[in-house]
Amino acid sequence: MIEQLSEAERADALDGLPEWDYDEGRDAIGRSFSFNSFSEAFAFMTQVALLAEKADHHPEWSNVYNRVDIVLTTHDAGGLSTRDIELAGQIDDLVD
Ligand code: HBI
Repeated sequence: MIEQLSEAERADALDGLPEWDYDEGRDAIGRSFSFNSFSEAFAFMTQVALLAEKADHHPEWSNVYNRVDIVLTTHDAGGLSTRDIELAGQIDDLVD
């Protein structure tokens, strides 16, 4: 059973994810991405999809043309878990 991060664990984890916004209401993190074209946005989504499948941990996301909005939280834990932190870091590695 995946555990929800404690406040201290969460604070520590978010220090390493400065690009991500914390949603207190959902205990989730979000980041928006903007690309030069739809094709680049979709290529990014394809890479994230493969990471998600490999991690068995899936984003809540939307795409409008060249923009991709991603929210990460762990439904089974009722909030942020290490899986969200790990996937966010892998997503950052794709773009940063
Ligand atoms: N992705 N974000 C997220 N949260 C989950 O709880 C989750 C998931 N992907 C797969 C998954 N859970 C299932 O593998 C487990 O519920 C068995």
